[in-house]
Amino acid sequence: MKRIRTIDSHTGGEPTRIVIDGGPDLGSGSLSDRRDRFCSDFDHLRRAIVCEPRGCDFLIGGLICDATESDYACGVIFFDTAGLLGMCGHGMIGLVVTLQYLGRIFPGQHKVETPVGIVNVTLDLDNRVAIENVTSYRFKKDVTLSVPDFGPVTGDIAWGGNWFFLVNDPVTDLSAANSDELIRYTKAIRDALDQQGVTGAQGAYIDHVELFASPVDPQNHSRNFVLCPGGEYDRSPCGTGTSAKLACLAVDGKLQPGESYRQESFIGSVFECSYRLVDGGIVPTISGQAWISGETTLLLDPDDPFCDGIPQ
Ligand code: PYC
Repeated sequence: MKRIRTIDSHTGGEPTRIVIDGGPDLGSGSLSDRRDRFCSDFDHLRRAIVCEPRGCDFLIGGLICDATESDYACGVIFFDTAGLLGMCGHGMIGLVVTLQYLGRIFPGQHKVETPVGIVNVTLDLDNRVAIENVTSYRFKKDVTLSVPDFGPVTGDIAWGGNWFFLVNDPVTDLSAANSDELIRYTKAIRDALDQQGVTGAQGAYIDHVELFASPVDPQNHSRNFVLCPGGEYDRSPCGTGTSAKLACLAVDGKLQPGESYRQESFIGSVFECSYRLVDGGIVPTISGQAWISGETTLLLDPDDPFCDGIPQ
């Protein structure tokens, strides 16, 4: 029986499962090399940790790794039920609160290494974490797709640590009652991107689709709905998706450096954000709270027919 120890948390309602012991040994090298090794040699463990029956489509996993520099708090590789992620904003906030719970870090500033760059994080006393995400930028503006069953849809393509298609037209009903239809709509957009060969830089597959509407709480600037690779929507406002949004607002002159922007999620949780300009884009700061929700030993019984997760 293989045992994998994990700590679960949620950030604004979106869960993160951090593997603290028993995960794959990915050896040394850059985090992106180790991510490739995770994908090629240990995909069964990814599925065992986050897919049903132990997980679900909106669960994000994170594997703590040794960092390449001794003064970094750690490295992390995020993953979900569909594959490996570049970065994960809500997951990073969950990781930092998990490291605090384990007594590995204390309030203050820390660095965490990811396969797509170093993320500076600041942990406060009240489970609040501000992350300075990787450089984010808009790649293409006003791309129009023909989406079967829905007609033409226009949006921007932007990088916030993952690739996003951000739909321009506001959606009138971003409410829970409409979630099945919103999933159908955003999946149709993602399929259309793929079928029409619309990609991020260097042909990268765009695996996240983001919709916007007016906020329910007038203190906030916008409400979003983010389709994640696993086919579920992000319960948090999506840290990488909000970074992509800030990059678009910045280049359109709609948000100034240092100005505050409050992104509300589909369930009403909020990230407080701002950005600073750098060469090639912006560095977003995303701040939110996470809460520890479980401490588990996953048991992987080789005789269990669904030991490695239910195939998708
Ligand atoms: O917060 O960046 C994020 C994220 C990505 C996928 C789910 N959440």
